[in-house]
Amino acid sequence: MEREQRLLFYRQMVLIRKFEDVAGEMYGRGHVGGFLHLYIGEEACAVGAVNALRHEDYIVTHYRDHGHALVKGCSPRAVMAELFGKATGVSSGMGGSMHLFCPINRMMGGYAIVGGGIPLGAGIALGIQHLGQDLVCLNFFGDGAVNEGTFHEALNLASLWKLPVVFFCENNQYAMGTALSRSSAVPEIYKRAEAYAIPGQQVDGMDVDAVYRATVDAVERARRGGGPTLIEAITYRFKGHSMADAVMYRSRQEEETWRPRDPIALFRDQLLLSGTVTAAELDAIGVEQDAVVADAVRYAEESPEPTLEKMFGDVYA
Ligand SMILES: Cc1ncc(C[n+]2csc(CCOP(=O)(O)OP(=O)(O)O)c2C)c(N)n1
Ligand SMILES: [Mg+2]
Repeated sequence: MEREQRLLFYRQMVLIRKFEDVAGEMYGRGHVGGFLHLYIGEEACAVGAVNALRHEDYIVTHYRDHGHALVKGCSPRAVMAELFGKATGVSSGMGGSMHLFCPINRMMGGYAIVGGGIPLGAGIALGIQHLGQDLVCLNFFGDGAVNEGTFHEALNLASLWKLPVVFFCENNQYAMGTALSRSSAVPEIYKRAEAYAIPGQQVDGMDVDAVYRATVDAVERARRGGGPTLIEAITYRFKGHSMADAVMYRSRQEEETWRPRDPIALFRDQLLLSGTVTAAELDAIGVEQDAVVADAVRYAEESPEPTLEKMFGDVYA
């Protein structure tokens, strides 16, 4: 990786971390309604994977979606405004945290139904194929989605029709309070690729470089007509499932074993070891991203609420 690209990856991971910390704080102060699912600990997945795409490529993701949206090009202002339910949000304040949607950046949601985005991503890839476009759809979902029927239906057809889609499972090892080992007969998710005759690969989801390399290969395969890949990134969410989770289903000891695997700290060490970047440069990025997030909060606070007309205009009855 070139120095500039490494710095970009670092900047984006730091942006997500700081954005999430502040979003959690804003939730606590009552500025954010509904649900809020933080992505802290999983930053290397969004940053490594989305950077393997071109800007015109598509992504579809689940409700833990702030990181994906930010890396895909949505502005921190418009994402924070969406959390605040403001008219200037990416979804005009109608969607909130779980339903970020930004077609200009080819960020096609943000879906709260577990496994709901998987067939949509395959469908986008079918559209790409029909239109003869040189594009790919990167489809994110959690480990909790892989026992849903949609996962199997989508992988089957995507393989059969060689659709330009990359299935990216963020295996943070829990679906709400249920450990993967308690819900899955085959907890090694990448092995399921074999059932659909597509490549399956497990990758360290705390290593941004490894995620990037695996996704570059899969995107390249999809783009040249080679069909889908299933990537399983092993990661860990450092916070609860949502803000309302007291995390009683895992031990503090287990959490402590994951702390040294913090993807940002690991990448920082890697950058410093490479000798191409100084600690002062990385610290400056932290300060810069604090300002970006503070600006996003100010923008969200000052933005107008959606009008009643807008709110009722989007209701189907
Ligand atoms: C079809 C469906 N079933 C159940 C739920 C309730 N639910 C919301 S999040 C979640 C856990 C999903 O876990 P995972 O897919 O691993 O994603 P993570 O939260 O770990 O990122 C569940 C069961 C839902 N939203 N949709
Ligand atoms: Mg999970």
